[in-house]
Parts: sequence; structure tokens; C-alpha cells
Amino acid sequence: MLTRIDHIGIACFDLDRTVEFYRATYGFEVFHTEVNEEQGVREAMLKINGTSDGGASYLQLLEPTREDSAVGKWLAKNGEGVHHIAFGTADVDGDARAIGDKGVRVLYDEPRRGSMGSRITFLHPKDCHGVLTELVTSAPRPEAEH
Ligand code: MC0
Repeated sequence: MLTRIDHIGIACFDLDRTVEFYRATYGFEVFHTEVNEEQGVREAMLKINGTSDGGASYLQLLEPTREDSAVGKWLAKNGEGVHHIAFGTADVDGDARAIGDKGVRVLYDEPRRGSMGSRITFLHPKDCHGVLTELVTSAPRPEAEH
């Protein structure tokens, strides 16, 4: 069952400048940063609030590490902006299977590693009314880490 918005992924050209915008404009601080080579992104997670299931909601700022990555290609075509939304679930495997059974293309056969040790998969945007949609099961205790 999808129980919360885990994060909104925002593509940007310059992660440090974008982080500074969110800090200076809204007061959001960086909770975690990492490079995910498989996905081709350098990212910063800005924690917005905790949620009733013990998880949290984040803004995920994404800078591509290579032009041929998903975010690199999307930025070249669209410029900066909202790249995807991610729903949180305790069971990414089961929810991906159930959604796939409804005819929505699930992009990975098995969930892959996401931010802060989470397990993630994606649904094709063309099957979701134009929205690239991610499903996330968080690691048990995502610790802040810079
Ligand atoms: C592409 N399209 C999108 C889109 N990306 N539509 C809405 N939102 C997006 N983000 C549309 C294009 O405009 C195009 O439509 C069609 O989908 C095919 O796109 P493409 O440019 O030809 O690119 P493909 O087909 O090679 O790849 C698209 C696809 C890919 C969604 C399959 O981006 C993908 O596998 N994404 C999942 C992985 C990902 O996004 N990783 C980065 C975040 P038209 O009408 O022009 O044909 S990593 C992350 O978020 C991790 C670290 C985490 O959360 O922990």
C-alpha cells in the first residue's frame, strides 16, 4: 500500500546553487547527500517533515553526473524542473507487482538501490499520465549523513 509522498525529484544543472536557493529562500537544510553512479546522479535530500508511518518526506535535488543518464537527457530536453514523484510503501516488491498487473510498465525487474539505502523502482511516465513515478521502501533508519 502506498502510504505517503516519499519525495519529489527536481532536476537541476548545478546542485550546490540549487541547494543554496532552497536554503536561502525557504530555510530547508540538507539532510543527506550522495552520488548514485548507477542512476547517474549527485543528489541532496532536503527533509521537509516526518510522516505518521515513521517515514519522512523530502525534496530530492538531482544533478546529472553524465549526459546520457535519465536526468541528463531529461534536462537537455526540458531544462530544470520537477522530474518525478515518489510514493512510499512498506512493500515495494508487492506494490510494483500489483501495479504491473494492472498494465502499467514497471521499469525494473527487481527494485534497485535508491537514496539512503532505500529500495526503488519506477513506473513508465507514458503509463502514468506523463508523470515519472517512483516507488520507495525506505531503509529502516535513514540517518542524516553529509
Ligand atoms: C522521459 N519522459 C518523461 C520523463 N522522462 N516524461 C515525464 N517525466 C520524465 N521524467 C518521456 C519523454 O519526454 C519521452 O516522451 C518518453 O518519456 C521517452 O523518453 P526518452 O527521453 O526517449 O528517454 P528513455 O525512453 O530513454 O527513458 C525514459 C525513462 C528513463 C522514463 C524510461 O528516464 C528511466 O528509466 N527513468 C527511471 C530512472 C530515473 O529517472 N533515474 C533518475 C532518478 P515523448 O513524448 O517525447 O516520446 S534517480 C533517483 O531518483 C534515485 C537516486 C532515488 O530516488 O533514490
